Amino acid sequence: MKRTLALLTILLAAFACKPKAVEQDRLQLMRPVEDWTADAVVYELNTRQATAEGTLAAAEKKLPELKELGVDVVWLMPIYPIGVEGRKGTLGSYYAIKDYCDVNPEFGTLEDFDRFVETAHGLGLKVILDWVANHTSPDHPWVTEKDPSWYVRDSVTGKTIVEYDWTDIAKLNYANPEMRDAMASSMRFWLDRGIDGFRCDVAFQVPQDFWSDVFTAFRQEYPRRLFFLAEGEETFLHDAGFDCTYAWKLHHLLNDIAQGKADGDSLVSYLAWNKENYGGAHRLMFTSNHDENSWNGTEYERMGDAWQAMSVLCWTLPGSQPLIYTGQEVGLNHRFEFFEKDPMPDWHHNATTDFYAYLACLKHSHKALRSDNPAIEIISATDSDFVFKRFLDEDTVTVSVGLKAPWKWNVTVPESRIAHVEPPCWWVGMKTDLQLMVHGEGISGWDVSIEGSGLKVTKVQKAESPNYLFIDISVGRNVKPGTYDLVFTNDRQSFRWPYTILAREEGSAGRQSFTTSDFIYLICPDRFANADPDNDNTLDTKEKADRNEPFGRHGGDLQGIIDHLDYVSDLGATAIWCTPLLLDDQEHESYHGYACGDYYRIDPRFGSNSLYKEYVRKAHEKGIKVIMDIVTNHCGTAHWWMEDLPFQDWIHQFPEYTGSNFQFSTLMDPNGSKYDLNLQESGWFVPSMPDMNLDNEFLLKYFQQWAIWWTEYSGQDGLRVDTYPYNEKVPMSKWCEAVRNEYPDINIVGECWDVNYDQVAYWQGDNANADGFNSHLPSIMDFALQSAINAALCENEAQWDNGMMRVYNALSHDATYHDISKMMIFLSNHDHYRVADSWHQDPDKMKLAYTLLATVRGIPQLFYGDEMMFATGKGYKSDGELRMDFPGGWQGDEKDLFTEEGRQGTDAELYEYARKLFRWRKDNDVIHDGRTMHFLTRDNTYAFFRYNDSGKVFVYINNSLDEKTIPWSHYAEIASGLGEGTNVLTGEMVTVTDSTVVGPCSALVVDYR
Ligand SMILES: [Ca+2]
Ligand SMILES: [Ca+2]
Ligand SMILES: [Ca+2]
Repeated sequence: MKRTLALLTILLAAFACKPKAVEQDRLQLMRPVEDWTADAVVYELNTRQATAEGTLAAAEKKLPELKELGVDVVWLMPIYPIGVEGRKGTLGSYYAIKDYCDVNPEFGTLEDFDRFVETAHGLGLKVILDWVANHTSPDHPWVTEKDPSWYVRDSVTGKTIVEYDWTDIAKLNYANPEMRDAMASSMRFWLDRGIDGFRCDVAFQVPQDFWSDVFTAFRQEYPRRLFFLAEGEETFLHDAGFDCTYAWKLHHLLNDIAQGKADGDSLVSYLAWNKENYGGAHRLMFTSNHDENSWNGTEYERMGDAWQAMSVLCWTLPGSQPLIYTGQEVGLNHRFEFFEKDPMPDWHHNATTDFYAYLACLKHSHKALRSDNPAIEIISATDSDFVFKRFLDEDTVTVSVGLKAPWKWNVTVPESRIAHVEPPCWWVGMKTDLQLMVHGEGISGWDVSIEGSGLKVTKVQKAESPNYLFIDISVGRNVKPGTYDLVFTNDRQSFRWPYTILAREEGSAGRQSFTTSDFIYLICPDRFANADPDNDNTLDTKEKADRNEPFGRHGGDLQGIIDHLDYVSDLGATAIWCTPLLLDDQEHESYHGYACGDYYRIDPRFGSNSLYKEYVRKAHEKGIKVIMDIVTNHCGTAHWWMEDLPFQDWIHQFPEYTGSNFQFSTLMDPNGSKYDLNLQESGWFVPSMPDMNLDNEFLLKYFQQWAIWWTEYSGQDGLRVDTYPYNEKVPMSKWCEAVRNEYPDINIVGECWDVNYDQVAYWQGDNANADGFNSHLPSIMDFALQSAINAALCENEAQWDNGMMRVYNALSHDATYHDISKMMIFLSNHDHYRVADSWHQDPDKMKLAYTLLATVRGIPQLFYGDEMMFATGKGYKSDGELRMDFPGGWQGDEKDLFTEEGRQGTDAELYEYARKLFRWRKDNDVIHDGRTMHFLTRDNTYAFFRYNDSGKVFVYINNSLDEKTIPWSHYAEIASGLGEGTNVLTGEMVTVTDSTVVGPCSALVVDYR
């Protein structure tokens, strides 16, 4: 409970200053200073405990997450073989070293180490090694093999000596020059392997001249910037050449403040003392480290609810070189065992991660916070608060920290004169031109340029509102990825806004997308699984969670989906389409996400932009593609730009509320009127969703870049476009063209909710339309087939054109479509009745439906829960209710349908049936690419073959309540010569003949490959 309160305080404070996750993501990408040590964030990696495996290879996999967190320097705690003699515990202390030039076998090999460093460097991370020069283990070979004078020895017994309670060490003797040389060569051993410096254990116990000798030599021998961090606060360490010393005194003072034993005056005295003794030297500031954690308690134990306020001080006071110790990044409140394996739980990005990421961003993006900048102006120091300004050149950061409960903090930065820069970063080598939309009070009164070779502002355009600028920037092919300043100037002053240009991922443009070989699982993220109850409510979003309210927010989130990727994959699905994950900040019914409040921000109740990226990465690891739901037709009334539109025609405005007429025929009707067409495309979908005007060229460009940005940023695989025909069709076709110009193989599926074959076909790209219109939209949802299947399965009695004749009829129109392989087929989605409700919760009908979905042409999509007959039991359609919570997704749920043990009876039977079919479909090219031949009956059955050169699949659906005998001989033109095949549903070998009987309401699928 205590922790939850603390986290709420963080959010409160964070949102008071520079709130948004997207801002954090943007800031995270920046590195404005040249000497990498000046704004570097240090992470102390405890290899043994950081992962379950406790190896360098496992830790290497964590590096991208550390990078994302904002870490710059990875300090590896000692990785060398540990002595056996006098060993503490089972595994021993890292600091009792038996061999300086090898890797502890517990952690892996030298090759693993080299790979770790290579990966770190590839990510732009630096690696420093923990160096223990003061002592070795008592069984280090030097003890016996070298001259006794290599060690400090007891004058009486001649034995090596220990210090403190370190009974597992032998102290080295720095009076011996040969030992010094051996020590220096051991350090070179690692510098030769490419490391970036050392953190030196008890550095103050080793003579100053040793350090100054080796550092002077190393800095000459290794021209790269090396970083030396001393464990010690003695000022001589800086004279000896250390870049950074421990700010122990500050650490103890912060503990005292947190415990009510010190106040603002003591901070003022400390700062004066620090300035006098250290000037502009780097000082390692921390709320925890390995010693504090294991021996004195976690920051939560020592500082309680003050931990984040004290952290803010550690990251913003003069000299600060901030440190994060293993586990702090996720708020782990646990003292690690020091001599035993005691791994932290798997890394879960959470609110504490966001907090540290925010601090890292702040550090990186403000030169006023550089570690070598001593400048500070104290504005107020009392017993209850401490306010100060950090400044360097034109940069200023104002920090206010409460020194008493409720431990508030606030950071103000000058860039707040800009509220939005979108897209928030860009890449070298994109085909799409970059046009920034900059939003900030009075921004149109400023001139803009950009610094950096190969970058140029080519055009600056004003909007109708004085608070916007549209800035065209050309990004040359040779631009070096990095952060460059946009410089805004007017008559009197100027300010800068850092903008990051990244390198593209290899193969990004050629990414493959979803195809007929995929099976798409559709998820409503608010209703799937709630892995992080801490984000159910956030202080910067309006609607609060209420699981009892069908149209309210229930708390499901991205982490919940990540945690259940195995479930999705087990079912045979290879792609996920989530209904929108971007911020929807409406006061009511925001759970569905279709009323966007910020196009560049994942809703914080779902996670963050970085978590979305992680979701894509983890899905890919499981062979699952990710499809993003895109809404260009409308935003939400709570979108930030609604208070200050760039142009009056940014949205469609009418004197009074005007809804769409929902008539797609107006878009292709040769007899249609402009009046009706205008209402279709410009009328609002509902009053809470302003209709966007894609005829505005800036808006169209905005949406083109936006879809491309998310694809490039996250690595996602495809797009689904909501309410497609409500967008102005020509601008929307240009939108498709732009996205596919950047990613030629990307698939985009449009929601064209119409059951008329010709009207569905009209929307598919390259279709031969009478009016010459080409949508450039590759995929369309097959609402015509969906409607036929839904109606057919409600009908048990055979009549002339009902029952399965509907499905036959639907598929007989395939000639209408330009490309049937790109039709997305489905039984239902989040806007449709639960099919189980339509089919009277009859499991046999569900099975027939799965059989069709898995075998007819196109790209199948299933709505979550339909694999187990989720039903509302209501006779009416209620969106909030049909998008029900997945049982097992919430802590304390009675049933857990995610697990095999939790699925019983019909749930288990249907799940297994669907899984069998979709797994069989997974690598079945006859189903993916084969042609179809079907046979007419009017007895409520449907028979068809899928076939290609390599095989045939026969499908027979009996939707009647009677047994049916298959008229096999009618199929001779395709079936002759077919002998035994595999009954896909039972696995048995079967031979179908004119006497084969299929039971009431059941299906037969035979694979002849
Ligand atoms: Ca949640
Ligand atoms: Ca519209
Ligand atoms: Ca328009």
